[in-house]
Amino acid sequence: MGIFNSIPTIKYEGPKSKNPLAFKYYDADKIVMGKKMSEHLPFAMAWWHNLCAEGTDMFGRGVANKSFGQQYATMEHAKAKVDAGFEFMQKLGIKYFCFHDVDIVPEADDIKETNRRLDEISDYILEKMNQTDIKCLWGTANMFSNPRFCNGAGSSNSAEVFAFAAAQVKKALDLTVKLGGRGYVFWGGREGYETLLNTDMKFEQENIARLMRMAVDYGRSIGFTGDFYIEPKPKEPMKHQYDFDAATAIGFLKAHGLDKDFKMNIEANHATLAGHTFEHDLRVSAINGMLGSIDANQGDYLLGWDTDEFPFDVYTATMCMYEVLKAGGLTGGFNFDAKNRRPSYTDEDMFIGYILGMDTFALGLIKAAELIEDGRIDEFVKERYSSYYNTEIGKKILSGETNLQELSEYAEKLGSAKLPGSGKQEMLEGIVNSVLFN
Ligand code: XLS
Ligand code: CA
Ligand code: CA
Repeated sequence: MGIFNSIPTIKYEGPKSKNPLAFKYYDADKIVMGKKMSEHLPFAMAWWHNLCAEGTDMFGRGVANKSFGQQYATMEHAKAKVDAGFEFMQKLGIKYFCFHDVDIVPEADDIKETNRRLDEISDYILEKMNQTDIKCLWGTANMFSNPRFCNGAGSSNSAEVFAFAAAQVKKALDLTVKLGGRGYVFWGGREGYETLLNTDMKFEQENIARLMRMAVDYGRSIGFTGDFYIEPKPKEPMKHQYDFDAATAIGFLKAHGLDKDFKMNIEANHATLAGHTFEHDLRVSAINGMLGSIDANQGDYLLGWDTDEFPFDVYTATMCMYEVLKAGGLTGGFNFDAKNRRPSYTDEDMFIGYILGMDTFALGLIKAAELIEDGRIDEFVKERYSSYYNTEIGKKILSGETNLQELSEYAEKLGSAKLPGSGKQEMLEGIVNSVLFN
């Protein structure tokens, strides 16, 4: 007896299928640019949204029942969530999961008891992992829900709170290593401020770096060889968060000598909240050699907060996969940090949300590969900068063999410069459309 007895194993039926419980584009074994779709797209289930969140919002209680037949806040319930999660992943062919410490057990008042529960549940998860081919993508510590973190965790004004944050990071690292996780995430949900009037920004940022350094030292000492990730987000829950976007987080890591151990976990909805496109933050990460993992979701253009929707926007997924393919793939994976809309509260909706997300990224992968194989965009970009490669002055600029004096003489000799060549944005956008809708 399973938990989702009315839901079959989800199969690929192709684009013509009208079956809501089938993949239309995600065909795990299909070869795209020399690799199986399932290898391009290591999908992960987010424990928190899928197995914990019931659709609570600021104005109302939960509507989805996630008790899985047990009483909430018990270890029986925690185990039922494991059972539900593994059945869910197996039915969808998802090979990875991501978790926060407090997603997998009810948090106790005393951290010693929480840690004991975490040991018990991770034994149970490990058993399930050994019976299946499901693995852990990344683990993390929830350092934003408990009231003690109201002023932040690493950035808290209280040394006692800092110690509790450190204790949770230590335990979450122990769990991540025990479960063989590929990565460990720091999402700085409350690492920021509400007002500068009470905030020593320099001190807080240095303390966050101290906590991260301790995490790297401890992680490496217990055999964690994966990547640490910062997951940037500009705001929410705090008014301003220090890991504003990829560029800010990368600058922070470099300033504190943490850039060798960390990469980025880029979430689509966080990039758009920072006023960027998803692909912008992916590109910033990639050109710095720090594109690690992706939280695959999308926001809503009409809402200014983190809506964590299942991605259906094929255009954006295509641009994402274009960046990923160009970067040579991810060392991490695609975690659906996404939840059903509150009125979609049935078990079937949980599956349909993942089917939508997986199909959207499969389609994005197919279309991004077509764009690359088409070659016109690459060719245009190459040509656009060609004056640096095929003129004497361009070559000298690149090789550092010239200076302001010489360039100024060069300019004066010419008197006026030719226009730099059309950017052809509309033509390029048309190419994307013709590849998307051919
Ligand atoms: C919240 C974040 C969070 C991280 C993990 O906005 O997306 O869920 O992914 O702590
Ligand atoms: Ca989010
Ligand atoms: Ca996230």
